[in-house]
This record gives sequence, C-alpha cells and structure tokens, in this order.
Amino acid sequence: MPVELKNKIYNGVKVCRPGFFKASPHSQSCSKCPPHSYTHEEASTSCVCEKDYFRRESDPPTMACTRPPSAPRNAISNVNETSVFLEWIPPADAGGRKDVSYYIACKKCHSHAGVCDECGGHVRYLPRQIGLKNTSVMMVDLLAHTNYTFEIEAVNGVSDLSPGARQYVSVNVTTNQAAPSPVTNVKKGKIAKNSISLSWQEPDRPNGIILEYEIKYFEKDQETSYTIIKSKETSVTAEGLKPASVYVFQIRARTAAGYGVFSRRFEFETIPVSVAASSDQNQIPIIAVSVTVGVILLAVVFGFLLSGSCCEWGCGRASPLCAVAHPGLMWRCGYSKAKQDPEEEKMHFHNGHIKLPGVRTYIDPHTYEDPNQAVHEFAKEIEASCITIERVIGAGEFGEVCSGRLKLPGKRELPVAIKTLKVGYTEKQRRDFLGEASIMGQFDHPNIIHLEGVVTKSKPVMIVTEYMENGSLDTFLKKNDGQFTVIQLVGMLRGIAAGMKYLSDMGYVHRDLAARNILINSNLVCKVSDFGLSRVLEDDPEAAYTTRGGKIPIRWTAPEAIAFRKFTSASDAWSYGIVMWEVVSYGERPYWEMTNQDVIKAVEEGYRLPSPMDCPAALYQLMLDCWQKDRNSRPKFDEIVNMLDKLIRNPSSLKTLVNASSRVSNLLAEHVSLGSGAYRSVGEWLEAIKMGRYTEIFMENGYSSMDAVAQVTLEDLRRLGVTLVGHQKKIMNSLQEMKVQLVNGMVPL
Ligand code: Q7M
Repeated sequence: MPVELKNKIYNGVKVCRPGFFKASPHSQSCSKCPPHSYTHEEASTSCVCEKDYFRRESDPPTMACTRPPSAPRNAISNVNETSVFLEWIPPADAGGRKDVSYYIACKKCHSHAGVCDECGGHVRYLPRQIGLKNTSVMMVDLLAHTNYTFEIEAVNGVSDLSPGARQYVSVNVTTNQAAPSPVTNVKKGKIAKNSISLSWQEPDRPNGIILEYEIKYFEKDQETSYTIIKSKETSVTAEGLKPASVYVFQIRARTAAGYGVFSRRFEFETIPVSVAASSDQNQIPIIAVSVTVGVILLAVVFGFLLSGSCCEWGCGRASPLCAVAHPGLMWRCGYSKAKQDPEEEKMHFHNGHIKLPGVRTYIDPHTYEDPNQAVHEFAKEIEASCITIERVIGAGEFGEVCSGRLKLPGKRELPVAIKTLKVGYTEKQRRDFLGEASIMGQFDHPNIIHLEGVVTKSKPVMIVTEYMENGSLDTFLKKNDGQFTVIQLVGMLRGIAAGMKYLSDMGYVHRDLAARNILINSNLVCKVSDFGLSRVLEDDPEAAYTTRGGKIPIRWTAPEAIAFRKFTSASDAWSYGIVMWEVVSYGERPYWEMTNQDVIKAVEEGYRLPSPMDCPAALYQLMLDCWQKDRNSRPKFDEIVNMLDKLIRNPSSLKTLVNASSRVSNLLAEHVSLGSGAYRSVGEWLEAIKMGRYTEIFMENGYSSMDAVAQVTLEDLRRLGVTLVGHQKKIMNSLQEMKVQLVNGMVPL
C-alpha cells in the first residue's frame, strides 16, 4: 500500500503522521523518516536524529542521519631517517557517509619521562595533514632520534557535530639518525682586500652533535676551482683572495651521520686595492716567506707519507694527510683553517689506534692487551643493585639469558635482556664473554642491538642490552606466518640493511647475518645482533651456529667465505640476501632440508634459491643481486638501503610478483641435479612412470644419468622421437615434480 494513504488528509492537505515528514507544505506526499531519525509528532517537517547520529546543515532532510566514522585500522609505519610513512586501512564503519577523510595529529615524546608535546610547525606532511582522502601520508623534517606518536583520526561531515571522543589509531615511532639540515643564516664579517670573514648559525635541525663545518668557496663564475676549509667554529676567514672580486660561499655541517647538504650560495666581494690599508706594502716579502715555508712543509709531509702511509689504512675524506697525497689539490684545497684552530684536522691517537675525527672505525677488542681496559673503554659499568632479573628466557654459551628491568639513577626504568656468566668460569671465558660487550659497546645505531652496560664489579658478571619484546626474527616470523603486509616486511628488511650499512661503515664484518641473529621489538623494528651460541630454551639445537667456534653457517655464507674464509662486507651482503629470503618466506629454512654439502655444490654450480611465494619481483631481483658469485658485483649496503627506500616510497612497485611458474625454474632452470633424488638410474625412473620403452633412446642420446635428464626440454623429447603428447606430458611433468620436490627438500622415498 502506498505510504501516503496511511496519512490523514485535512482540508485536502496531507498531514504526516508520526514517523513521517514532509519537508515542504507544497509537496504532495509524506516521506518515512530516513534511517536513524524519528518523529513522534504529527505534521512534522523534518525528523530528529537518534542519539549519537547527526545531520549536517547541508544534508537534505531525506538523507539518513549519520555518525562519525570509527577509527582507521591496521596502521603501519615505516621510518626512513627523519621521515615517517604511515599507511592504514579505512574504518570499519564510515558512519553512513561517503565523505570520510583523515587528520594526522603529531606528538613528540620524551623517551624517558613518557610525556608528549605537540610537534610544532617544523614537520611537513605530504600531501597534507588535514582532509587526507588517501590512506597514507608521509611526514618529513622530523627530528632525528626522537620518539613520535602519530594519531590518525578518521573524520566525516558530522564529526564536528559529535561531542563523542575522537576516533583514532595511534602509531609510535622513533626516527633514526639523519644528516644535519642546511645552514641558512650566513653573515659577512670583516672584509679586506685579500680576505673575507663569515659567520653563521647552527642549522635548524643539527640532528646530532655538529663535528665540524665545511666551507666551500670560489671566485664567482670560476666554480671549477674551489677551496674548502673546515672549521669547528661557526665563523671563518677566507684568506688569499683577489682584491675587488666576488666570491661565492657555501657551508655545510657534519655530524656522526655524515654531511648535510650545502647551504644556498652567499656572495661577498673583497675590497679594491686602492681602499686597502697602506700597511699591505709589506705583502711581497710575506708571500715569499710563506711560499718557502709551505714548500718545506710539503716536502716533510710527503716524505712521511712515502715512508709509511696511513692512507691505505682508511683515512676519510676529512683527512688532511690524504689531501696532501695530492699536492696539486692541496694547493687549492689548502687547509688554511689550520692556522685558525690548531686543534682541528689533527689526528687523534687512541690506545695506539689512530682515530680520525668523524671517521668511526670499529676496533677489535683483541688488539687490547688488557681486555678489562677494552670493556671499560666501550661499555658502561652498571651497579648490580640497579638490575632486577625477572625470568630466564634462554641459554647462552656462558650462562643464562634473562629478561629484567634496569633502573639507573635519574632515568626511567627500562626493560632489558641480561646475559650472565655462570659461576666457576675460567679467565678466558670471562675475557670472551666481556669481549662481546666491547664489540657491542662501539655501536650506536637504531638498527643495532643497544648495549646498556656491563656488571663486572660483582658476581654474576652480566651484559645488559635493551629488551626486544618479539625476540629473534626467525621465530617471530614462523609464529606469525602470512600476517604482515609487504610494506611491513620491506620495513623490517630496510632496518636490517640500515644496521648492516652502519656496521660496514664501521669496518665491522658480521659473518653470521641470519634471521636468527636479528631481534625484533614490539614496533617491528629490527636490530642486528649476534646470538653466538645462545638460543631459546627448548629450541632445536640444530638451529644454533657459531662463527666464534670456527664453524660456518653454510646456508647463509658466501661461497668465497666458505671456500677460503674471505669474510667481508660483500660476504655479509650475500647473507643479507638469504635473510631477505627468510623474511619474505616467513622464516622458512634456506634450501630446506638439503644437506650442507648439497648446498655448497648447488651454489657452486650456479643454482640459487627460488623466489619465495608471493614475492615482489623487485625483492627477488635484489636477492639475486646479493647472490652474485663475483663479490664486487653485489650491491653495497647503502645501495640496498636506497633501493628499499625507493620501494617503500612507491609501494605500487611492489605489486608485481614473481610469477608462480617461473618460481621453481629460477633455481633449477637448466642446472638442477637430480642425482641425489629418488631414482638411481634413468631406466628406473622411466619404468616408474611407465615410460620404460624410451630408456634405450634416452641412453643412446646422452641422457644416461638423472643429472643429464634434468636438462631435457620438450624440444629434446620431440627430437628423440617422443611424439605422443600424452607421453611428452608424462615425462615433463615427472621431471618438474622431481625438481620441485628437490627444491622443497622433499625428496620422495
Ligand atoms: F651488533 C652486532 F650485531 F654487531 C654484534 C652483537 C656483534 C657481536 C656481538 C653481538 N652481541 C649480541 O648481539 N649479543 C646479544 C645480547 C643479547 C644478543 C642477543 C641478546 N638478546 C636480547 N637482546 C637475547 C634476547 C634478547 C631480547 N629478547 O631482547 N638473547 C636471547 C634471547 N633474547 C638468547 C636466547 C633466548 C632469548
């Protein structure tokens, strides 16, 4: 029955009954109140929204009342230095509207006190902070090494009308190390005929302690020949300039994270000779003397270099000695700043190890005569009373591994992992145990396990590190098979690569990079560590490997390291490729159950692991690049980090997956050896698949072993006279099956 008929008619005008309304007296019919609205009166011109539902002024009265959306879901973050990428999926309930957008609130949190402030105006949001239509955003220009909380709030047209709580999901992240931002404010000081003095302010975001500034200058339009001076101060005087000439200056700062970008160009002009003071008449003899002294100095330093150069030992670009190795360059790059600050550019000698300013190099604790000195050089002594041990989580080579809490005076209590040295240890065991702390203590990077300190003054002796809630990455991935987005997996890999870049920059070769040696925390941040012989209680003893005991983790190790112990950052890059494979396959064992001997042989013959299931083609390509036989062709860790950053910034590049059919053949293609498979001979195999009639033809044509048979193609079968399509299929399918079983380590009995 039509709705209007139920409403009364007075004087020929319809009056709507409760539950119905008529927006205009001219309209003929009454409409039922739209969803989530009601009216208890007759003759209503509109309906009232139910509790917690609203109508915007611009919503027509016929439209349902709506409510604010629920919170966005599954927010994930990816940190790249001081940028954070957030992605989420839309709220489960859009509130009945189509105009859902997102708003990002940013809070900066103090790591120890746990209080947060608004982020302030320095943060940039791409594409914007408010009214985001897409479900992702990037924040740039954050502070380095800072904890941030981002709240992603879903809003719609009626959010403003609702007094209810905001609906958001929050994400905590810690930014990483980053180079300093550019110097922006440069002022000229005293200007003379041959010199210009400058001063500037520290960059807005130093992102660390500024170690020095580099000042580059050149005569305008003569950019190809420039001078660089270095200064620890925020002022400098450039000398030896031509009178009445315009010079262009650019300044950049350096921290432990490296150089920032150069400032914009600042131009200043020296004054003409005529204006300059008359005292300059004495210039010629001064120049003559300086040139003579300069030449003598050069000769001395050159002699020193020839008699035992330090450059091969790895001076960074900041090294003055490397610069003098090229005297031509020295002349232009003249480190004239040495005059201004005799401290700078000096090399520092450190326990007999040469340490260059700004070039952090790992020092092997074994080079210390007294290992106790090494440990106290690199690790903080913690008082045992600051530590509470809570429970045993694993067994180490030297004693138990526990979780607990560390409360240092004036600091917030931290969860920690504690490795203990069991009672009754020998002096060598104590040395080896603490040697580990001397290594870890030299590293400071968000993707390297952080050493809090050591307890050596009381017993038990302990090594205390930060606590990683999710434990080791291989176990964590196995437990959460298939649970992460590709971006989350790439984020994990990015962290591991960043940690490895740091270690390789420090000159440290890991030698046992594997998912079992990566720790993962509750924010899915991965940190490189080295469990050595420690393992989770009740774990399969097979899973533990050691490089310290001289054993080599074959499946993870580059061929040159297995063959002649050539362990380098390039062999670490091979292992990194294996870790990528482990991560994408959620903790699968590389080469499955193949024996170590078979793995070595297969790899030597050119076989590589096939792509894991659902693996983005770009990731598998990167794995294959890491597994190049020629170690110099493998990507360096900085290239790996850059590559992964590109993929993260452009997630659609991860949509192309390695296609299913090429997955297996990648490993096996032409070369698989079926010799160790189920069949001892070609005859036995063909008999088993009821193709015994072809045995003779196979044997006569050189397919006399299972290894040879592995190479057979459909073309070959036709050539051999296997013309029946059914037989071709039977043989090719059987071959493919054997290959798959081999790759999967499931050789049939
Ligand atoms: F940084 C590296 F990678 F370069 C490096 C690290 C080089 C050389 C040595 C080391 N040492 C190292 O990583 N030690 C280490 C210390 C503690 C390794 C792991 C732990 N560890 C944690 N932090 C654990 C943890 C754990 C945690 N849950 O936070 N070891 C365990 C474990 N949990 C051992 C067995 C079971 C659970």
